Amino acid sequence: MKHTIYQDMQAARLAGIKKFSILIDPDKVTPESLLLTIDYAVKANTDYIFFGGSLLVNDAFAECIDVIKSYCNIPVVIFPGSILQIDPKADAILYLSLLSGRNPELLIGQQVAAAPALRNSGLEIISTGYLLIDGGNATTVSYISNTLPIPHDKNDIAVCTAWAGEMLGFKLIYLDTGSGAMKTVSESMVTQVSSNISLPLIVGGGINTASKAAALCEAGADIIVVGSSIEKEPSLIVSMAEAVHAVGISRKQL
Ligand code: 1GP
Repeated sequence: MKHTIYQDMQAARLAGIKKFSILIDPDKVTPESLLLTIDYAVKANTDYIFFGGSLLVNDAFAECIDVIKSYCNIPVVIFPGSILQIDPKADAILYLSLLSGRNPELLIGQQVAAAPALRNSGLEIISTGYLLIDGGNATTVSYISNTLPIPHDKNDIAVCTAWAGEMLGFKLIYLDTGSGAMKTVSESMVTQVSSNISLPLIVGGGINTASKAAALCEAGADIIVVGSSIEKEPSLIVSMAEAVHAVGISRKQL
């Protein structure tokens, strides 16, 4: 089994280096916007391309991965909304369990159904404890997952859930208010979760400015994921990546 991408994430956390990932949802891109996004992602030294969505309305999943892989070398990490979202042409997959919810299908059911295809896929499998945090509005992920998010100000619940994830053997913790959320995860929640676990911490949902991305890194996020705002304005990729990478550099100089 491959571990390259995860090793890179772990090493970065240990070294205080911050990583920037864009999220590409195959339902939300056109051929033109996909190429423009890839172009900005390359210029910005984007670390990862997370790829997937809560729904698959169009039949563009495999084709988008082909396009991304033929235009750049940025690792493609599937961020799956369902077991239909597996493609061996990607580099890795976040093997997600929705730890904040109490829906058995998303805690273990889908994972069992996906296991045989994943075993044979050749993908790097990165088990990820996924925590959905209330971001002020109902997002597709909260509706589709049929779960209650962790309340925005309940840092203690987030910490205990992340601890459980770490002790159960997950390799990453992902704090997410969901795509297009009104609010990001709070900086105080990020700080508390990050300082209480030793796993790389991904933070996403509602991040729409470079300063918010940087502030979440300062708070303890290791990897920032941005989708909706760069769908609207792909050039934001450059300023956001720069802001995220600068946090790691300034910390090293301290
Ligand atoms: C959602 O974390 C991702 O799962 C990204 O969220 O689309 O709001 O940037 P946005």
